[in-house]
Amino acid sequence: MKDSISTQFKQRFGTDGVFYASAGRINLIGEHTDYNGGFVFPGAIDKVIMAEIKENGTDKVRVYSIDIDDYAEFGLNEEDAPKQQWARYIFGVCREVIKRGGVVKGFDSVFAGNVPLGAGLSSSAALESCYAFAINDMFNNGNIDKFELARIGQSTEHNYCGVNCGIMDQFASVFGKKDHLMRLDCRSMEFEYFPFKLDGYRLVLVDSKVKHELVDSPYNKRRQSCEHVAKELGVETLRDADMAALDSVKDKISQEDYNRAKYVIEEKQRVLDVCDALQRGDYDTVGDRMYKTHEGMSKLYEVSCEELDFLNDVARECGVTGSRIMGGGFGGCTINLVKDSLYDRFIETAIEKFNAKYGHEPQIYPVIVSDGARRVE
Ligand code: GAF
Repeated sequence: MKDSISTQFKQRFGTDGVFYASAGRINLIGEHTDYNGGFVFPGAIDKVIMAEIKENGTDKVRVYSIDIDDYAEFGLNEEDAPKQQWARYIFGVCREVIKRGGVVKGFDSVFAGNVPLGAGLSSSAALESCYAFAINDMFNNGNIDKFELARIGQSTEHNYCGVNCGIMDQFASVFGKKDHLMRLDCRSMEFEYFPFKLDGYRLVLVDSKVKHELVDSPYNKRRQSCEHVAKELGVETLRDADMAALDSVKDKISQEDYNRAKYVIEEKQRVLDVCDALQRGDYDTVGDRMYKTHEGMSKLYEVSCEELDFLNDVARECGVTGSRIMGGGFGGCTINLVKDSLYDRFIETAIEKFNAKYGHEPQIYPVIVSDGARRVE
């Protein structure tokens, strides 16, 4: 990837720049808890967006995307976002840095990536944090702290891409560390690295290839439901709610909102259970909570789809320890905790059964937990 970026950069801009990369993410458990002030448990993976960048002495940003084979150009004093969605991420990051009083100078850039798009692995957060990290390193002497870099990516989603997301994806991309997951408290932003070495088990993603698009999706509506229930309960977020409180307002809210909030309240606890269980090496409990999350996301939060429910059933039938839909939902991958001894059989079965039912094979990604945003030498 680095070589093809370098070749393109030289061809287009006649010089060499500095390389940066940032990663996609997995999340072992804790979905839709981030914007509810709850806990998440993500890690960065070995699928990255990589960019070569060089200051160009103008007030313009000129970028070429190898994968999309498309070029965009925008001025740093312009308020109007470029028309291409992929370029809006970079434009948004520049604007958000400037809004915070940071420095952005005109630059040329070429980027490419291997984070599958629309698979729930957060390619957009990888792109945002790659450029936020690079701009911080090149123009701000690294003075913008890492939490702010994550918030710059999140604000880009809110203000330029129409997704009212939480902080998990950008946090994971920025703070990711090889062989570690991170338990983040999304209310206080305190976090802890957990060494992640599975003993006798593997994590693997099975991609249904059902494409999800969070822009204009019911994702924002889920968030509104949660905020509505929190307001009814008189609390800031559902982090401060429990089932007794929720039951006390049952008559005042819709069944749908009740279900959404019930899922979030239960999921909050599941993250804590999984972190404890992982430290004890109790993989059965980890797996049990993963299945419960899937059920909650499918029946209460209603962000699954037929293909992902099917993959979850196949995992259960095969005796996989834990399996669930991962990320925002509406398509993408399941994440599966599988015993070494069962791994090959599970993968074969999942491919065969899925293909027989839907006429195409799912994509398989073994998970390797890796570093997040960085300069590449
Ligand atoms: C998407 C969002 F971007 C995250 O903030 C998070 O809410 C996730 O869905 C669900 O856990 O990836």
